[in-house]
Amino acid sequence: MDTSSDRIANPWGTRTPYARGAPWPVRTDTHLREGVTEQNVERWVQAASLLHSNGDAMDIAVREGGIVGVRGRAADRVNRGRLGPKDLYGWQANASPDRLTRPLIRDNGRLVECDWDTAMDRITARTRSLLDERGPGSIGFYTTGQLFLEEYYTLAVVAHAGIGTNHLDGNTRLCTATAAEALKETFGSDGQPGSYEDIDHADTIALFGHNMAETQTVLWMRLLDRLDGADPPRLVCVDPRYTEVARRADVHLAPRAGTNVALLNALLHEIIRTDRVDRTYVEAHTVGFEELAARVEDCTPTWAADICDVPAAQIERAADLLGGARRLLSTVLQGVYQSHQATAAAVQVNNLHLLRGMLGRPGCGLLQMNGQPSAQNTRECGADGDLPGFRNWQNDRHVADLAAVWNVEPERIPHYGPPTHAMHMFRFAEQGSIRMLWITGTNPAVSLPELSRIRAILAQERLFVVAQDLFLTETAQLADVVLPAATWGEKTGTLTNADRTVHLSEKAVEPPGEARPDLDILLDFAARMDFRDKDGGPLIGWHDPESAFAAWQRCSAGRPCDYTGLSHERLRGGSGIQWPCTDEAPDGTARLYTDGISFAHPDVCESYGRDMVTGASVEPVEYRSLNPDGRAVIKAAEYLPPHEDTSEAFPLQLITGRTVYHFHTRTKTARAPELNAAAPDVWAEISPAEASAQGLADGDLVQVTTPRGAVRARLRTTAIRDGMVFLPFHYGYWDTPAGHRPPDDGPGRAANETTVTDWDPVSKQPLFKTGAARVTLVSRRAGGTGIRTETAENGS
Ligand SMILES: Nc1nc2c(c(=O)[nH]1)N[C@H]1C(S)=C(S)[C@@H](COP(=O)(O)OP(=O)(O)OC[C@H]3O[C@@H](n4cnc5c(=O)[nH]c(N)nc54)[C@H](O)[C@@H]3O)O[C@H]1N2
Ligand SMILES: Nc1nc2c(c(=O)[nH]1)N[C@H]1C(S)=C(S)[C@@H](COP(=O)(O)OP(=O)(O)OC[C@H]3O[C@@H](n4cnc5c(=O)[nH]c(N)nc54)[C@H](O)[C@@H]3O)O[C@H]1N2
Ligand SMILES: [Mo]
Repeated sequence: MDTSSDRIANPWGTRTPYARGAPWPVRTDTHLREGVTEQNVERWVQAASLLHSNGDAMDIAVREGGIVGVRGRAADRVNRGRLGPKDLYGWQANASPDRLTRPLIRDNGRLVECDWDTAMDRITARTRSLLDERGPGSIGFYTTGQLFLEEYYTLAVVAHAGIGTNHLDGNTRLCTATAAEALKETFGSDGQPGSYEDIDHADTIALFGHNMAETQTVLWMRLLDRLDGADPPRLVCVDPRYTEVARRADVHLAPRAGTNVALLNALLHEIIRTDRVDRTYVEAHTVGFEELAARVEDCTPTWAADICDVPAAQIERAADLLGGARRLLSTVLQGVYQSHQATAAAVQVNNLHLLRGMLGRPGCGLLQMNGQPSAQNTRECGADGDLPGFRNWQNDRHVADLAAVWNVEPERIPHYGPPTHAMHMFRFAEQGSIRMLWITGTNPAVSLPELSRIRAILAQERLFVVAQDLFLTETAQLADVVLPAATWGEKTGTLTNADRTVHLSEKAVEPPGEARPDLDILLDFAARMDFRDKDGGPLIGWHDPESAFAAWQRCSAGRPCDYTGLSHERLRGGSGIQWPCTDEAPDGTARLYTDGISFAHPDVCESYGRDMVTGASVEPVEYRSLNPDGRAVIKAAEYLPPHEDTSEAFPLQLITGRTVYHFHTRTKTARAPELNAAAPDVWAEISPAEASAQGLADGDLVQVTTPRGAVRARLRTTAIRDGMVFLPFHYGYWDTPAGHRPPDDGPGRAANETTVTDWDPVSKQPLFKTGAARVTLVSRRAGGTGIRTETAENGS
């Protein structure tokens, strides 16, 4: 048992070491409101975390109709009772006095409260008139990775078959579009090959651009417990910052931002040169090895050392660990997905596992990680614009099959091209072809790149914006209709984590005021729009979470993400269960690809892949001739320099990211006192050498400027690479004093004031981690030199 008293100071709690191959011990983490004890809790209600993708299972403590705390679920395979700081404290946000409790509509420029009928009528009236005048392409949906499966599936049917638009995406585009794309490129389909249990068995673990210690705290606890136990794994960390992960690593490679492909090509070069390739595996299960071998032939550690600014000997040392591993687990996250050549780099990690035959066995795991709690469901249900059930829009049989599930004509489902990705949807709104944008569970006015542009797009008179949220966020403030949503703890649904574990999260308390579950709102819209199938019956025949889940099961049947063996009832009580879960695999599936590659066959695959440089879709005939038997595709990529490099005016590389205490735009974590106090305001990190070269010191107020905009932040010197600046992206404007608004009120505090409108050509994921900036002094830290120094850039 671990009480949560010091879990701000020590986010990971006490160690429970275990040896390789042994089960991870249970440790139950609990946090209850002051005055509440386990004895006077009235009810415990099963749930799972909605504040990251780890899928930590917990019970919600209820007293007098309110949430009074949480306790980790000891029986669950994912966390064995543990919880991270965000989950221990974050639930307090549910009861915030500033929750939205009634719908709002814009009248004469101002948002005013109204009843649900008025708000929904306004939305349906606008939808109808746009459909009449401009057609379905004038309507877009921008959703999230934070709803439940049942909600995404309903949204996907509404958009694909009800409205008939191809403009549907999630903020998963900013998050794990590259994970999905990398899996499609290599294995023909989305679907995580590995399992968290691979941590228990691995002898070598490599983290590529993944600050697991801060972003998947419970997974990191598992790794820490292995590191402290018998026969610990060796750890490789690739991150330009000296993170907590780097601190524990045997080899830490700190490359220049945007050079992952060069580094990975050198690692692959070394694996091949030292003959650490599993030839039997490669021959039996892959195509494309020769092309890769030729591509990396000249990519020596010395070559990469120059590009990445990492000593060649360290690259050799890392290659030696990866090449010598007998059970290798790799994870990949935003340091790759949001960096230059995102998909190309992520695919090289897949190649590493193929070359070494490290798949489908305990300890041989590949985790192209997710970030958001239900990002996996956004993808599998088709709320990211892909066709539900990992169906292939280029395969007419898949479209016909989906049309049969929905009882509509295939032509009704847009499949003339790939779905419109989020960055294009905002472009279309900017240009005027999209006239209505329905935003659910995401805050683009803080989380998208180049915020001055995003604000201008959302504020346009001609664009009708619906924002469905818990709070009056920066985005909701710009909307025409604001719908108050219920969230975690106030509604029931399922969600699937990064290792395919499906959890049930149940309603514990009533939502505040008139707030409604997202599912109810979508079903209400569908009913008002009177969407019909081809026989005149209702297009959407379900009415609650359980019936929505059952509808999804029918859609998933026979596809890689087969849910037919699951139900809300089965998920109640015990542990989460990994998909596919079917009659043949009633207890779920720990690892994919235990017996060769299963979803890459041309008739089955979700995607025929894309060109690694241009992103152009591969044609079906081409894929059939390249990969007739459906093996894993080894795709080589050439390193290309980043588009925006440093210059005299912008001499530092700019990267952005996270802290352990906050979730994204802080709508929940800033409303939890312990978390907010731990990280109340934005800061900028540079190395001590960089600081002294510029005459800067810890605590100085500095300005980080790029061609897009500027941010003011307190300086922190940390062990980050020289020549680089890091900004956390959590801080927006809803809680700034006197409603400070950039650029009119001067520089902002949201990192995305500075980031660039640019994306990976393959996955279309924005580049939040490769840009150029300068850092200048605004004023000295109080009590520093005692002199307040102002620079030319300081307008005030
Ligand atoms: N506490 C907390 N946890 C979270 C979240 C949160 O907001 N707060 N969000 C959740 C979500 S949605 C996500 S997507 C995940 C994200 O989880 P992570 O990907 O772990 O988080 P980030 O901080 O975005 O980026 C990870 C690391 O990438 C490094 N990096 C930057 N540029 C490069 C590069 O060019 N190459 C390499 N190799 N590394 C680079 C950064 O230094 C940083 O340490 O976290 C999830 N968990
Ligand atoms: N510079 C920079 N920018 C980034 C990143 C970065 O590393 N650097 N990371 C990117 C990544 S990986 C991500 S995932 C995004 C996250 O970006 P966002 O999705 O914009 O961030 P959140 O604050 O999580 O926004 C979720 C919103 O949904 C609301 N919400 C929560 N639960 C519910 C619910 O049940 N129903 C409804 N309707 N609403 C709900 C919350 O109040 C909140 O306003 O940011 C991206 N932007
Ligand atoms: Mo994310």
